[in-house]
Amino acid sequence: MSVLPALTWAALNCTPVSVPLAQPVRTASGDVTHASLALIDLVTEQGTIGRSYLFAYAPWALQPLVALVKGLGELLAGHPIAPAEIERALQARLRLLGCTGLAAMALAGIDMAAWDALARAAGLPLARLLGGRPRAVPGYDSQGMDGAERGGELAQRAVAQGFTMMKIKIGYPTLEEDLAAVRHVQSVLGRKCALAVDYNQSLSVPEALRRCGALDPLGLAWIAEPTLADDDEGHARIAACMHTPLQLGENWFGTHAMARSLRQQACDLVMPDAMKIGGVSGWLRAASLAGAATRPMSSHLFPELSAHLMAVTPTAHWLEVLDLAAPVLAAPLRVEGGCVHPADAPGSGVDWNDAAVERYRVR
Ligand code: SMN
Ligand code: MG
Repeated sequence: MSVLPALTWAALNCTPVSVPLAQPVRTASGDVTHASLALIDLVTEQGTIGRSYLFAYAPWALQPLVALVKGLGELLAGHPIAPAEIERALQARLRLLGCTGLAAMALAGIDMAAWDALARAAGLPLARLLGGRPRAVPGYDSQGMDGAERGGELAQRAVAQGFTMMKIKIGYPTLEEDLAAVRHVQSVLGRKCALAVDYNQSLSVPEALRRCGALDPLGLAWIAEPTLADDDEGHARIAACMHTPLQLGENWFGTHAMARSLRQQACDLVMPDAMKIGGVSGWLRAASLAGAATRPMSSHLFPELSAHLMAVTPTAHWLEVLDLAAPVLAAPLRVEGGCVHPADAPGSGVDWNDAAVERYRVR
């Protein structure tokens, strides 16, 4: 008796929603005030519906992303729900356009939904379908560029919630402001909770060398993306000048970009984004690369799906707790004692709160 019934692609729906964030995510490269999400429902002829969502980063990118998801989906009517085959077919269709940017994100969303459909049809949590076991994953409280005082308040809350790691964004106009925010937040966190920082690509290489050099003695868990994400040579120079681990990955489009960064020794730690790296299929390849390079691998956004993926990541490190989709999900992410617990139900933990979807739908 087959555990995994054969599924066939019937239709795909993609719904744009714009969810106002309780507090904007301020970064040195711009603020995110709304979660511009593309919600994907992959309907199979057998009745199973695979679900996933994509984050468009900006409201003006949402409709183009939805159009790409729908356009790629129209190519797959009647196809078997076999993620490897779907990925191969879509990458071939994207050869001339280029499988990067919004097109790569659209492909990833279809991949995520296809894997979700398989897991649901098999009656298994995604982590089990992939050969792992759903388990608690250490999560870190991911915050923005909120200034020293507000950062301290958020640090107090993170400790009270049981987190043992927190991240703040920096890249203020002056190094002194960066240092003030880091030192104050560390003073509140104390020895119970580590601190990482994220520059969101905001510094030139010379300025990054200066600022990371000043931060290096503070014992940070990592410094993420000090300069432009695709400047592997620049990041390699910065990494070589400090003991603090350099973290990269959220902007790798596919595992070729990850492999290039690793070849250049551009980072000590890796944190692929489940969407940009290529969905579940892309994540699995990235996890193998990270294992072969003995790089600890953390997640970026997409906490519901990442909780399953980290269960099958050999060098699993930290799961980022920054849940942009929570208002439109039927079940909130389960975070207890600073750990994230994947949903033990069939699939990847993504079901919609239909009333909220209607409320936040972009017309
Ligand atoms: C980030 C970027 C954009 C939106 C939210 C968060 C950030 C991260 O770079 O690392 O989470
Ligand atoms: Mg980041």
